[in-house]
Amino acid sequence: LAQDFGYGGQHGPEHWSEDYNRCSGKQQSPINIDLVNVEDKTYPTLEFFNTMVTPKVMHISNNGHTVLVRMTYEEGMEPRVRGGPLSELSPFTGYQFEQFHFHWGENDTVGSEDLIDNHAYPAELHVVLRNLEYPNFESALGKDHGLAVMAFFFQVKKEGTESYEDFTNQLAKIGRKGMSVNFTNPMPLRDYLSWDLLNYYTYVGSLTTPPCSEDVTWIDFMEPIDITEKQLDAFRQLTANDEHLNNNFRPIQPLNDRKVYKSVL
Ligand code: SG7
Ligand code: ZN
Repeated sequence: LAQDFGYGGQHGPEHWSEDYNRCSGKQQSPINIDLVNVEDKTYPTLEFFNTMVTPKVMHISNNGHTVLVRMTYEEGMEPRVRGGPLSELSPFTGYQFEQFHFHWGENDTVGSEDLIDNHAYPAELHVVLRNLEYPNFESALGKDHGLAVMAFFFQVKKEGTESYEDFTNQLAKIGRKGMSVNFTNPMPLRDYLSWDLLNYYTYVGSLTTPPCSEDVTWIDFMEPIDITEKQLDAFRQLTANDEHLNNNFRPIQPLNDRKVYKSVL
């Protein structure tokens, strides 16, 4: 079996392609979004369904790479996204929410995976979506238009975002790899996202970890989410095998033949 991947040394990003050949593909993520080369494009409206539904349980785990969040909903009440750059990729069913997770730095100068004009934000939220034309996550992985990820950047502010106060308070309970907690008082998905969901960049890339599967539609929202230094510090306490999870971001990858689009109304 392939070695578990990491972010430094012998198992770091430069070595991922030895065990996972997709990681040296031509459509990899993350990238630097160079604003002078972004092309304006008018998409159908991006539509959100069930994002205001309160989940029954939020399962938060330290999987050794990130803080991974899964939510349990009443049958059929799972959040879905449709339209925007996804409209032609799944015109009927749209994409369903699978999980969200985070990437962050040891200090505020690094942390995000995609960069904007070579600027890194201190953290980034990834909301992973699966095309409902596939029956489950595994069958959508690496398939045509199988996955989409909505990315949100964090910026440090004196006042954070309310939903992240309760959330980051849970992180002390998952200090080491393999630990998890069932948070029974979660807020709807909408409350963990930024306010403006109209303005975004979009491009076709990959998962940013092994197996680095391609044909992932990335939607990077322009408006950052506010977070306090204290809330970020809760992420920075987390460990795996006595090392901090900090700096769990992959370095930027070549854009090659791809274009990045900016949604315009
Ligand atoms: C994080 O990022 C986890 C992974 C995820 C990976 O390490 O969220 O998910 C699980 C279930 O551990 O990998 C296959 C997959 O979703 C890559 O996701 S990302 O491209 O959005 N960063
Ligand atoms: Zn991610």
